[in-house]
Amino acid sequence: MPSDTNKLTPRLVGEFRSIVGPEGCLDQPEDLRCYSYDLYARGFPELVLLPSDPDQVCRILALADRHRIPVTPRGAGSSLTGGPVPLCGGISLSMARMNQILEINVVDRLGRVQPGVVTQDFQKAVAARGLFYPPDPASSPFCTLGGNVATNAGGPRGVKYGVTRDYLLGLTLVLPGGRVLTTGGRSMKNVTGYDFTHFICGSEGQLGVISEITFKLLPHPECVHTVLVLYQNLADAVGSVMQILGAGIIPSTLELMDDHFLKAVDRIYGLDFPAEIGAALLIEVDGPERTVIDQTAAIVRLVQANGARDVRRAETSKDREKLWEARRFGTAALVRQARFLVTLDFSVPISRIHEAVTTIHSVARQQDLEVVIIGHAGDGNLHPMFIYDPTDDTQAAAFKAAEATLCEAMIRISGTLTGEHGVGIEKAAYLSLEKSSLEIELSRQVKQVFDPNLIMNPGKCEWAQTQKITPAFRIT
Ligand code: LAC
Ligand code: ZN
Repeated sequence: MPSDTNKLTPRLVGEFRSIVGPEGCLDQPEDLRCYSYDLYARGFPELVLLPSDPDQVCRILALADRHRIPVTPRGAGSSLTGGPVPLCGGISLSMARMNQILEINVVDRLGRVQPGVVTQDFQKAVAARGLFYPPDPASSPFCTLGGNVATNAGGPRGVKYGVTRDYLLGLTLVLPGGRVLTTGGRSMKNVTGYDFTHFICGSEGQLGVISEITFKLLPHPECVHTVLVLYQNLADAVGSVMQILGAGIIPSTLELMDDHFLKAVDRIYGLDFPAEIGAALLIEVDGPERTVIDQTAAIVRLVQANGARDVRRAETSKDREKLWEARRFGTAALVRQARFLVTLDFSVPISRIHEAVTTIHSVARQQDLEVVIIGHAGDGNLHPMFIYDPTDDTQAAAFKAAEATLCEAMIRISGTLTGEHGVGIEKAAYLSLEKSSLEIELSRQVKQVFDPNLIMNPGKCEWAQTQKITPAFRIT
């Protein structure tokens, strides 16, 4: 935490207001509350600024840097790790009003956007031009592309298409002090100098504010088929994941859901799953029609030989949506039935998924905690969701113990702490389990080069581990 942080005096608030205009400056308690949380933690800003153009961002960062005012950039606040939650007061810098799609170019196969564009709006706009933006975080109907770049967001299509970073051609980053760094460009290939574009992706608002993004796009797939496979037990479902990938088939989506998840969504949305169902795989195959037909048939043969109890197939978009219902609505169904839910996102090698799932269950049992597991199993990214009451000290301590044990266990099996949600506050205490002291020291030095006064998203990654974090769902 920067020790020489200055106060946001009324005079200074007036200067910030004159940059963004009254409609872009919020300071009432009810406004501050709306910008005080994500899905993990809560922490109040002193001022919310909503710039409407890049020049305003530059002027805000120049003024904030001069007066050492903390700045926490914010997309839609759908993060799961506390990344956009201000921990040192100061400014919550919402990019929501910078939401223009600036260009879609079919020949160059690129899209240029402002950071506040909602991911699904971009997907639809490029699809209307016959193009495809594959990254598809579960929050795509409301999350924003700036947040996706800041966290290097993933999602169900990672197995075939990778993550946000894989679609970046160029970025504009406003640095503290107001200087503008433009990286990359419009060319598909570019090896001139250091690759700042991909380095900035995933930097979680620590280095500056992303004010423009150029994405590389693909041609839209000709055909998509979806299969929902129900199993009596989780081990069979995990076995099928390995068999499908082992057969050389790369589906565009290969999602795992456990029985707790399926039952929670069934209870609220009535999806009519048989009572004895223990797990499901949601599989999607895309590409040229002939290939999709052949690969879907091969997948159905494999799962049927591997304990599948029920195989439901869909080829039209309406039927496909039906098969996606459990996956799409499950987390909301769980949240409605829980006081608090923490979604972790370890990623492990495919061959270790079974071991990872078994470890998660046994650690939860040891700590007497309720856990639900879903995951983008096709790329080894697992989401254990722990349900507990953070106001109950015993349960809170049990969760902390489970989290610490799992972080160590997942790294031991060559996994990583976070596959797509980022470090934020949640993973800060565990960084040194995965990163060498040299890498942490170099990261610190790089941070200082971009942000010498340490105003950008302070409190994350370093001291958060010793602070008492206020959970998002707890009403304070
Ligand atoms: C999902 C979020 C938790 O995959 O990453 O639903
Ligand atoms: Zn996910």
